[in-house]
Amino acid sequence: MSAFIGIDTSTTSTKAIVINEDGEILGVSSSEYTFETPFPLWSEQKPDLWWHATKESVQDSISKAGIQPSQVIGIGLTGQMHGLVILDEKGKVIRPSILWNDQRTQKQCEEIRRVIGKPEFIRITGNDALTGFTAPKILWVKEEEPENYARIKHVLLPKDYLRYKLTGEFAVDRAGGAGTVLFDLAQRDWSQDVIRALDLNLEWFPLTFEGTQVTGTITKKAAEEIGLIEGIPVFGGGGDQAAAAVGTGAVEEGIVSISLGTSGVVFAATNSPFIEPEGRLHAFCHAVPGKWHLMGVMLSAAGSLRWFRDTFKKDFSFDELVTGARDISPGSEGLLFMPYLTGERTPYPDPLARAGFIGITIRHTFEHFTRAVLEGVAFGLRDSFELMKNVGLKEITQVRVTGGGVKSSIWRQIIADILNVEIVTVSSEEGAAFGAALLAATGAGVFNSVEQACQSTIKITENVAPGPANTVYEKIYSEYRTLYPSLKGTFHRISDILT
Ligand code: XUL
Repeated sequence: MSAFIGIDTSTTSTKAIVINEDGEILGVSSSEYTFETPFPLWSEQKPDLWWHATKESVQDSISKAGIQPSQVIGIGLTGQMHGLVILDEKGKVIRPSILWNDQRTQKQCEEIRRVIGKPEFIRITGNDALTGFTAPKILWVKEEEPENYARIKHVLLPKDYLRYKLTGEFAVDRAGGAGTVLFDLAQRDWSQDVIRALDLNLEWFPLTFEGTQVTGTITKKAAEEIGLIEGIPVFGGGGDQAAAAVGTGAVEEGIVSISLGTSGVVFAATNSPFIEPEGRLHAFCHAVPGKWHLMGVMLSAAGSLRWFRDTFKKDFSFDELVTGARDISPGSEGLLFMPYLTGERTPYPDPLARAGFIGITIRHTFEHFTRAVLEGVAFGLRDSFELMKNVGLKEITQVRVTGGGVKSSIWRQIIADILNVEIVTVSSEEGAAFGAALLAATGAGVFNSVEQACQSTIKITENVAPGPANTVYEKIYSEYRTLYPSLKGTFHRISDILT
């Protein structure tokens, strides 16, 4: 029996998952770490942590799987996107990685828009310049740490630093590459125009690969350190969102995945590069060769429910909390919740957006508030759907939901009713690491394509059809959409008053 390993270098841990040729999970292990916030808005991590955690989790996952290292014939990589890793001419890390959730680069984002022009930048890269992305981070190093900038010889992403440690090769998968916003999205490769316009050095950027291509093989040194065999191929893999979409089977146009974790991600696979002209949706390459995807990111999805529970009913389980909302009628008798507890990304890229309950009357009970939170988050997800339809994604045939939030059947029904589409749950729960392992297995020839790998290994476990509540939700959604535009000025002015 042959086995494949998927490795996910996330912000809080590195997870390794071992699967067999049928896609069955044999062993999973993760090793945790933290990130540093030395100054407000900063978020950094030392790349060494990832390598150390990879060694631990790979060894442990192999021993849990009960296999011999010689049975592992391919590795797929995934991980947090957008983080900047810079190396000098000897391949040494120059400074800690600046992560995806770092917010220090507002000035550099404005510079990029000014130098290239926002519409042109979006036309080429598919995206607006946002603080989370990689390109503005490089400009920040140039302006604030010129001595570090002068030493740069290689620019990598977190997962690709691990690739370098495993194989000695400098390479990036195209899903991750597009997240640097230095890519020509349609060409699926570095944009020489953007890199030149920003006065960066083209030579720093590694070769790019599709998710199923071999990017290098495990070196003797890495094999000894990690407990694997020298020469095992390491496949492209993908950024965590694209790999997670492979892990849930969102690999064909018309299939959308929603991940309802702290944040809420709406991910649509596309056969061509769709672009939202204002850059309100992210548009990146998919980890599926020759495909792309659109993505909407809500910052507080299940995070809103957690905040609500922790703040008002700490001793309640999520089940108890949500069950109370079952008997409240759709629309919560006019109580609406705006879910912008931590600002927002899609559809309003505004760190100063704020949450709110609107329409409270004396009749409203705690249970109404709970239901309003569930509905408000679903309306937020619907916003991403609407943007996707506006840019030309004609038909959404199926929505695959994953993440802690969808364990609640009431919330699943509310989402189906508000999106007015059938939603399904799937058998795979290991997300991005599983997707990376499937990409490796496909690259090794076990499956003919990523689509076939998903069809063979991921099963639908439950379907929820939209119900009659959709009629009232359609009307309330039209009102929900007016809330942020009406209140935006207030949020900004209050922030000015208090800072
Ligand atoms: C994607 C994104 C996050 C990070 C961290 O655009 O910012 O998903 O990849 O996981």
